[in-house]
Amino acid sequence: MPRDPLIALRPWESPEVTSWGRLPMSAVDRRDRALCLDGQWRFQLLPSPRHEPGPGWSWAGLPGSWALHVAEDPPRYTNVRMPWPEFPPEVPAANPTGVYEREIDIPADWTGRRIVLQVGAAESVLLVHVDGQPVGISKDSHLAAEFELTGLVRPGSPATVRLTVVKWSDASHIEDQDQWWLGGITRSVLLYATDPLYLADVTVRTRCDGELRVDCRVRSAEATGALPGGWYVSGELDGLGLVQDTEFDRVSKEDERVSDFLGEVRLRTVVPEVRTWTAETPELYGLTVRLHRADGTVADTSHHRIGFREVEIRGRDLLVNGERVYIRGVNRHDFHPLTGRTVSYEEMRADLVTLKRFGFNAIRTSHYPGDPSLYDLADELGFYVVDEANIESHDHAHEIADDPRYLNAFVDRVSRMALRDKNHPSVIIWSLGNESDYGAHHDAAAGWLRRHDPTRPIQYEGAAKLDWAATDDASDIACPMYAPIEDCVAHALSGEQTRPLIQCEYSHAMGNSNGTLADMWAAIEATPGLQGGFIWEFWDHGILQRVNDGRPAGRGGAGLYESGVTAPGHRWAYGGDFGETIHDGAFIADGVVFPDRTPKPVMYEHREIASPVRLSVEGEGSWRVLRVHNKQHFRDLSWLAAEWEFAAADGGSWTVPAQLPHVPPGGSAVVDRPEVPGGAGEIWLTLRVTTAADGSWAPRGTEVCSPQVRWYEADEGEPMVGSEGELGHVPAPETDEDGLLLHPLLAAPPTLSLWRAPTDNDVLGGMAGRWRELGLERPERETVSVERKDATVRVRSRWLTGAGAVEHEQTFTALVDGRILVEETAVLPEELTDVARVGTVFETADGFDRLAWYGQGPWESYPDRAAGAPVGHHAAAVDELFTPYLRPQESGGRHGVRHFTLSGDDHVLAVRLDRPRQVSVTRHRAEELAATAHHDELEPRPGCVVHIDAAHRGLGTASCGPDTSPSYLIPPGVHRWAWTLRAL
Ligand code: IPT
Repeated sequence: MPRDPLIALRPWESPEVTSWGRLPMSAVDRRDRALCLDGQWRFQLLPSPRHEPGPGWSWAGLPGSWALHVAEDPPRYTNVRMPWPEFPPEVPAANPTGVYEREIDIPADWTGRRIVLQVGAAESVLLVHVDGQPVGISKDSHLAAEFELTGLVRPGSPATVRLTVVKWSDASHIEDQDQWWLGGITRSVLLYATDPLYLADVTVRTRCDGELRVDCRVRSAEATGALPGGWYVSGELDGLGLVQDTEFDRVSKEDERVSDFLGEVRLRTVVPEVRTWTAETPELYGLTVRLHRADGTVADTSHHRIGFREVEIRGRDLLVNGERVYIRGVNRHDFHPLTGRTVSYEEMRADLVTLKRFGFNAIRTSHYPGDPSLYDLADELGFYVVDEANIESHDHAHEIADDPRYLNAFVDRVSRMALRDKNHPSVIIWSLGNESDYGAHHDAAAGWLRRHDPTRPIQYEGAAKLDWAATDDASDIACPMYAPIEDCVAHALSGEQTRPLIQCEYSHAMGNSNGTLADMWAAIEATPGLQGGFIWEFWDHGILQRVNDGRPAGRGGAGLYESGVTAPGHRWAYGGDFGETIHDGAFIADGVVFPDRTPKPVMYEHREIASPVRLSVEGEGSWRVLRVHNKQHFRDLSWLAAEWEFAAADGGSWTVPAQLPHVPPGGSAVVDRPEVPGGAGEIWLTLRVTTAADGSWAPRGTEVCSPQVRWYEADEGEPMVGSEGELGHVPAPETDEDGLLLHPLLAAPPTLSLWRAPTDNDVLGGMAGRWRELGLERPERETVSVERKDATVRVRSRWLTGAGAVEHEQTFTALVDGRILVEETAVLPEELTDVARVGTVFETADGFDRLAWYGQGPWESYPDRAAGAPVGHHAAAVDELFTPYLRPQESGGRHGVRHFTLSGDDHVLAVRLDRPRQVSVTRHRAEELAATAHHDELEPRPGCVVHIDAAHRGLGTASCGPDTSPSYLIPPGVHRWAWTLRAL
């Protein structure tokens, strides 16, 4: 039996042991007065906690995850299943254990003070020794653990601190979140000292009428624990003094709640004309609480940035400051492609700034509490936070939810989170965790919360999922995941709704995804009872990996990526890339941003859907007027500036200044419309809205949204050939004997395409498998006939699929102006009910590298993800059109394209379409994308692969959740399209 009592206890297989020697959690934050022990520590990785450290130390930087720098224990990714078979609370015998050690100098002037060590976060069991003495144990990989070192260390002398981190434990079974398994100490290690008389906790309560209540808990570290006489507490809020609540003192005395050991004081004030806190108006006040000794000197101080706001559920509405707000949320994990779960303040700030700029107003801290700074930033920048406890027992959910050995762990994790974060105005909801079934432990944790913090609602998906309308479970909110929007609407209309319905996860952002997001929001905004949800998720958790040796690049990888793309010799690793045999592949790459935080196209879609300003046209003909709507809950439009932009199909685009009207929150006003020239076909009017002044999350001039209306319609389906004269006597275009067009600038002739490189949704939703079975990837083509007549060649072909033949007809006509008119028809058999696309694909000769188009853009858009890409004249390098989703798949499409020009040094290819169509121009054939697992395996072609689709299937979100809606599926039957090609 090992001599060390911390090891002898085997705490890694004892769920009852959540901590030993750990100090109670509190909201008093001493980070600003602490010594930071981050940096290089001696390190060794043991095969199990029962091994003794040997003489061979290496170095490790803290905070950090060892999987990112130690070859013996690389990152592993599993979603639901555990990476090993042991049943809770057991763990494998092979249990990587990191030992971190260093000397610290205890400042000489700490004599007589209380000395505390804080370890920010350790995965998953932390054992602390100082100078060989056992100090404490802690579990919960995402909350800090504090240990008192007073008496163990001597001010003025060095001490050796050893932090032993055991990777696998009983706690791993309740930390089974969908993310990499890493191991390490992922947040800062700090050392601080306080006076023996100290503020043990401060609890702030605010109201929208300016009422402030501050409860202070005072303790003494003297041996007897008794408080010295005469101490008192004072407080001030931005210069406004708080007063001690003597009524509270009197009642406490009367109820015999006062003893020599418990110092409890309540301070109060009322702030006149208070500026309330909301995510739109994150108004903060500075609160300072001081603990004084009898002589008036200050023994301890606690600073807080607080906000005045109230959360309440009234009926089926979640209200912030009395207003029913929309929750435009995202799920955020701690993630960084170089440092794993260690995320610096600057990186966290950049995450939140990005979210603000793309219209998000809420964060669920999936699936564990974030770093303390995250909440400071959410308070400051303005986010509603669902603060989630670190509990996910996914693989063994049912067994654990009622296993009494785990009861303590559930309550411990939930209560410590609330004790730490209770004073943040941003935190509006507590979450009991994720995917852990529903058992008595949840009720226990909810009971603790309801008593301790009656000011915030509680949510837990697992409790509410069986019956959204129940009123007696642990969740105050029905917070399903990936529920079809029709089900949500039906529930809201059923008359049965008892509580708010806010999806804790929806619109799974894996690969090229988030189809129908705009339709979902249209339904949410149209349906009382629906308030939004949290997109899954913010990051793609791709770890930057060196291809040559398969190692994570680690901190040395800074600068080896840009705009979502890795430098040569590197790639974004996902599950399986570090040699794991049990893993869940690219399911880890399901964020709205790339691993380097480059926004994916869905971010622009979201920005538009969440836009504070909307535009509508009212009336008919020359009586038409424009109306501007303020969709915010608390602000007017004075923080915004705008200009009008016109885009004419054939007339270019131009801008004129705009004046935003004064519109109260939720209101609208008719605006003076700019002079719109008519007559030249289709004209679109866009209101380009930007920030009017520098703000906390955007400099002046940052784009906020671009609501757009069509002012003049095009004649849809207008004939491709205007005057008879264009059909003069010219020789018909050249084809080979199979009727395939021969053209000097085309490397591959235009043929029929029914397939796309499967997206993650196509694969996991089962569509890709069906397409493969039907042979849609490369159906056999049979030429039926080739007929030449005057300027025209008519080619009939038949494409054999597992669901019958697709009849395809192409008519090539030479026009006198040099264009080739291509008219196509495809007839899909009745059995072919769900293809990826029906359209034309061709390849250009080498040397084309720029695309200019009139249609939706500038970013990628698809039929069911096209609300955020305004119609206009756009241009980009061909290489930039492609979106490098981590696993190569269909990407780079542009919706609603009317005409485009591909140009290179020597040539121009100009294409006009009969009506707005889905177009893509990339360097990759669909089958090449489908055959590769990472981008470094792709060889860009020197020419371009061009798709013009008569119809393109929606993207949906079937990798986890609903597929696209039926209106975005491609029906069997007749599809017709036409286009002209001009080569210059
Ligand atoms: C759900 C999880 O809560 C989340 O962590 C993530 O795994 C997400 O799905 C998919 O990426 S659970 C799923 C089984 C519905």
